[in-house]
Amino acid sequence: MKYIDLRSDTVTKPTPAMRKAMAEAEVGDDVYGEDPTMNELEKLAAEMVGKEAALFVTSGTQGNQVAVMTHTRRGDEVILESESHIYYYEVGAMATLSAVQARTVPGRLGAMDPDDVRAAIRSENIHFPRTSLICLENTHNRAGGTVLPLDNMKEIYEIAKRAGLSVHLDGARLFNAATALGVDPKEITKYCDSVMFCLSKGLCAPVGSILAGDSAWIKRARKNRKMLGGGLRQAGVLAAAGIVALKEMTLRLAEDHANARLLAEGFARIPGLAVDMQRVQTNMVMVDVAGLGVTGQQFSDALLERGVKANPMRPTVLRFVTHNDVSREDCLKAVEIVRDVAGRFAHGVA
Ligand code: TLP
Repeated sequence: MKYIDLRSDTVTKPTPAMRKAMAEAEVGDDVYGEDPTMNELEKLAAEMVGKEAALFVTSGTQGNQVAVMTHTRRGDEVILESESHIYYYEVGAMATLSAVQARTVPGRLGAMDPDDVRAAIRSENIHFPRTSLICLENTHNRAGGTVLPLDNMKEIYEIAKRAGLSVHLDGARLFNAATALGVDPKEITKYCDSVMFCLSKGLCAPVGSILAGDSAWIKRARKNRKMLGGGLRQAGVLAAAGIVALKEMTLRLAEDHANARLLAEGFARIPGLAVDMQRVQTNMVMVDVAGLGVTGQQFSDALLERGVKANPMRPTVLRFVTHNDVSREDCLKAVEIVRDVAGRFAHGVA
């Protein structure tokens, strides 16, 4: 069976242009700084997000965790949104690797209220940990791929600067945010000291993410990456795909957003399903199947049998993610399959 795979944009395969660039890439030992293709990627990436320097990391998780490690000292406290990826999905790494603790602040559509952030910053007191870092996530995954408004980021960044704190942006899907806002990514990254973004999600590279910041900070991050086993050797084969990702694949994300809207509008018309349309801002759609009296897992299992893959994200909510490897036709077909499966559950015949 040919599946329509809407589990995540992480499932994308490298494009033919990437395969060619990878095969032809000039390489060297990147730990010695001698991989010309990697040097080119890191320079291009830094320029695109308006930072002095950039570092290739093996994954988004590694990039975020190197960032936390480089911004903090043991025993510090980090402020993050309660459902942020760094807190929710990174295997407790910030506690394990950096020995810091999380102070979570609930968000609205992924955005923390600046007043709540201000209130969460610790004052000087012998009992308190030191707050050293605020993490933001744009687009916000568990909120449904929502975009943080620029004025929200700006306000939190200014609060951080006044308090002497750093701001790290988990921009795994930074280019989706920039596309949705219709701005250059630099308009987003000017409100953070460091940013991580993924080459391997909607941008289709097979492996890798970028961490960017100022030069002295990236030098320290490079050493932390080495400590975590992320110093790579002839990594130019991966960087070559990353260059294609940045030059070509950042330009087509509006197509994924249009397909997500198509899915959302289709799902919203199906009895028993609920779609919160204000969350449909980029390439994700969250669908609540509670109205059918089933769990997200049961619905996901039934879809799989019919050739559609989607992940349950909450007990009754499934996430559908559009990307380069699903077409508009695939999305139209997925809506029909979802309609059929929902109808079967509604009539108790699934
Ligand atoms: N997200 C994955 C899963 O881990 C949930 C997905 O399928 O969406 N930040 C954000 C906002 C992310 O969504 C992800 C991946 C990461 C960081 C981590 O990236 P990787 O998977 O490269 O470590």
